[in-house]
Amino acid sequence: MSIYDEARTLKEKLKREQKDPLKIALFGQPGSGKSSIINKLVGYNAVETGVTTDKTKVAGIVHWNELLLVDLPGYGTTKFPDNNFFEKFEIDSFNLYLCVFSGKFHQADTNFFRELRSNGKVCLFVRNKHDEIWEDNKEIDKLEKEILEDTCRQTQSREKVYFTSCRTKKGIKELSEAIYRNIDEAQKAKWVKSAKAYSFEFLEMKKQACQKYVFVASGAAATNALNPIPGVDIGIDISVLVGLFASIRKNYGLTDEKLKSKEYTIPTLTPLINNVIKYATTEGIEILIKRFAAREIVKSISKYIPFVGQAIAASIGYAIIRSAGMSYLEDCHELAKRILEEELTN
Ligand SMILES: Nc1nc2c(ncn2[C@@H]2O[C@H](COP(=O)(O)OP(=O)(O)O)[C@@H](O)[C@H]2O)c(=O)[nH]1
Ligand SMILES: [Mg+2]
Repeated sequence: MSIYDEARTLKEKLKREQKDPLKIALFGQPGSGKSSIINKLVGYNAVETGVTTDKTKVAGIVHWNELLLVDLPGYGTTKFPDNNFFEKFEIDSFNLYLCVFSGKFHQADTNFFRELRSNGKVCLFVRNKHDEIWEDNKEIDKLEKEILEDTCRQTQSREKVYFTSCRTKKGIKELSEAIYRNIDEAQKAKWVKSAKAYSFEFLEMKKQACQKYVFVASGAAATNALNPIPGVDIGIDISVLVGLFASIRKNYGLTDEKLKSKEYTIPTLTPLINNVIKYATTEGIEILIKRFAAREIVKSISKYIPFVGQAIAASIGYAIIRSAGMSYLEDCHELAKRILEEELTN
């Protein structure tokens, strides 16, 4: 396979992956906190909360990075589950289900869970609004145990219950880790890239996953002479790099909105924020490429590699692009780490 064919294959692979997201469905009584949990998992206010979707009968759908989260509508109403519910939502196409409850466990939840179970689906139980669990003269451990026992009795199955609070963020990190554990190997990278990091370990996993993407995209971008960079003797498909940098930024949740708010709360982050914004543009990418090209060309000359022939030029191009991509990834990672540090101490 020529380097051009290889680049084309890589480009198609990237497109396919982005089109085929990890799909998670949340079901449970209206008001139990499905929309709020979705927002916590993606790390920004993607869906409106406090509105019962059963009125509109339209699913709240969040498409974020390589993730599709659905707040199933009409749940717990007389119309639910209607006969063609499973077909309408292509129930088989979801990778994971979360049953979210906050008050008493509901018969409708049990029915839906059984249906899922008989279809061989994996479902996690999430008891949200942990901050509201309280009873006079009863320890929280005991109350949690009662909820767990009640869930197992209703579902007639030995289940684990994840306790969360969207108010205090209790259990959100653990829920995110549980989602990771309960999806296929092929889907894990999608979760790691897309979900908000609540720990430094998760952030580190995000970096590993993004790094793979840098390598693949660098190969796809190193296709000679599509956009010759002035002063650099290599050709680069800049559009691939613009896409790559935008994805890295988004994977780390570093949206304009987020960066603006951080600029005010942590002024020392401003130089890092400026880098993340500046280098994501075509002009910024050109600056980075030129910087790494200078180093790479010096290195290859000192190794007596003749700078001739397309294959060699393309492989040098690949090294240059990869270094530029990695440097952008480092900037995003460092910024995300500093922001997480601040979030964890507050
Ligand atoms: N106290 C408390 N309130 C919550 C929590 N999660 C969500 N809520 C509130 O419960 C209401 C319903 O939440 P929402 O996410 O819209 O529920 P949905 O109908 O299941 O999507 C909203 O007013 C939320 O602010 C929580 O963990 N603790
Ligand atoms: Mg909702």
